[in-house]
Amino acid sequence: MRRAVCPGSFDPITNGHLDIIARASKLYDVVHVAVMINQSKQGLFTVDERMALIREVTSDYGNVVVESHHGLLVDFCKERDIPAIVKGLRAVSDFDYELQMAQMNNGLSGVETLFVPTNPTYSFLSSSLVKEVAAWGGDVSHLLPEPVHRALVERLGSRG
Ligand code: COD
Repeated sequence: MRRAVCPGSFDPITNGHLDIIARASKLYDVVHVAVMINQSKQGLFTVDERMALIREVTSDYGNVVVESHHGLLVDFCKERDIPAIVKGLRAVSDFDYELQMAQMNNGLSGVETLFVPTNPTYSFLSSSLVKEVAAWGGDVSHLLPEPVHRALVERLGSRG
């Protein structure tokens, strides 16, 4: 059984994330989507809300498992016998930090990181940019899966 993990904050999941998960799900038998918990960072959505949204928008794939983890990604991989991390690369600016993390993770546990080039349609896309634009009333509906867009509009609306 070939397993891989797509890790992230996913606050919230965007079409850029979803594209990488969809492509990974064609390459591996099981893809674990790991919502990594960062207690020093206050998210717009709770970890449970993020997981529920990811489950909803990946429900058609059939081989995607959504989980959360507090701690090192390599420990998540070790506990589940996952040998590969799949990451999307948007631009050269992503590369430096992603390379450092890939080398650190490999040095810690031997886990490999595979980089998938982003779909050019989403090369500028990040959760934080989407939240900023939406908070100012900009239209981000084409950048998010529909249930995620709905949840984002509701959450920002309820904050006033
Ligand atoms: N197109 C393609 N891919 C994308 C796009 C896009 N538009 N946007 C994001 N991605 C991909 C990238 O691969 C990105 O790494 C991943 O999705 C997740 O993105 P985010 O923004 O949700 O999450 P980040 O960048 O905050 O995630 C960082 C991690 C949580 C993965 C990292 O900090 C981590 O592994 N933390 C766990 C603790 C740990 O092990 N630390 C040591 C690391 S060496």
